[in-house]
Amino acid sequence: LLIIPIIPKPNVYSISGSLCSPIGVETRVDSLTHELTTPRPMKRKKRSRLEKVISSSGEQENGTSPKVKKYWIQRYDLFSRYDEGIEMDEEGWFSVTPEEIAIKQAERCRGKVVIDCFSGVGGNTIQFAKVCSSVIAIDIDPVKVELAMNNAKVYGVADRVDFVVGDFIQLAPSLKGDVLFLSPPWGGPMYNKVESYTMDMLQPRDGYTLFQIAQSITPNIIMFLPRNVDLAQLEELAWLSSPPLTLEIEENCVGGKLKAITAYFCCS
Ligand code: MGP
Ligand code: SAH
Repeated sequence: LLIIPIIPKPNVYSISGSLCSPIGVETRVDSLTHELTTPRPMKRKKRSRLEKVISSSGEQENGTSPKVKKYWIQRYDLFSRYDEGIEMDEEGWFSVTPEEIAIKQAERCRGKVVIDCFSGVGGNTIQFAKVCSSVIAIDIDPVKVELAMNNAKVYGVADRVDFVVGDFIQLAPSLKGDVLFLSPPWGGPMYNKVESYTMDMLQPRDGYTLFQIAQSITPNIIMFLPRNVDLAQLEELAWLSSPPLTLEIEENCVGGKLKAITAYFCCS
């Protein structure tokens, strides 16, 4: 792991090596060997009520509607067990954290109690469930929670997760955990049309408010953010905290392409 301090305050901000190197890709293949070599048999089943909701949201059954086609092509990067019964909706397609990134993020939380505050279709939740002592997965959309539960079952980890349908902002005062993971909506796939993505563009609240709410629970905060995010604003979040927090930025690549960045904040 390469740690290069890039602002004068010691231990406040560092940038770590990315997954872009061939070594990172090799590691992923090794760690997934077991899953890849022990596939579950595929079952054809009757369309559930949930699947009908998903179809009506724009996704065709073969996953090739124009809006999601680009993500469907990447389906095995998103879920290596995609063919074993993974279910998605349109927002799920463009928001889910690719599996090799989620594995790396989860490894940083090994043994901890993690709250996945915007759990979506479960890309992160599933990987947290594999290595963390417990996982609370929250999403405001009941369809997402049903999809995440289904997907966690595909990975055999559903019983290791407490799924909650709710608004993270409202639930925050009652939450307790070691690490808070924030992968909020970025405003849709058009997030990269601006040169610099600023904290006020995050949803359902601006990034400063989300961070403040998170800090009232724990200083150990992980944010999954657009690759064009304004890094100076992240620095500000770290050193304006009282006491100042350390910040490590990880560039997240899949197949050599930068997908997003992860900001790890914690106590110095
Ligand atoms: P992308 O830029 O839409 O895809 O999202 P891609 O394939 O890099 O497109 P290209 O045209 O730039 O080549 C990249 C990754 O960012 C996705 O796989 C998701 O993991 C993540 N992501 C994208 N969006 C729009 C969101 C979002 O709203 N919220 C969260 N949490 N993650 C997102
Ligand atoms: N990390 C997830 C993707 C998260 S996408 C994965 O890998 O699958 C962001 C999610 O935030 C969406 O599913 C959306 O429904 C949810 N969301 C939006 N506002 C919310 C709120 N106030 N509280 C909880 N979840 C919310």
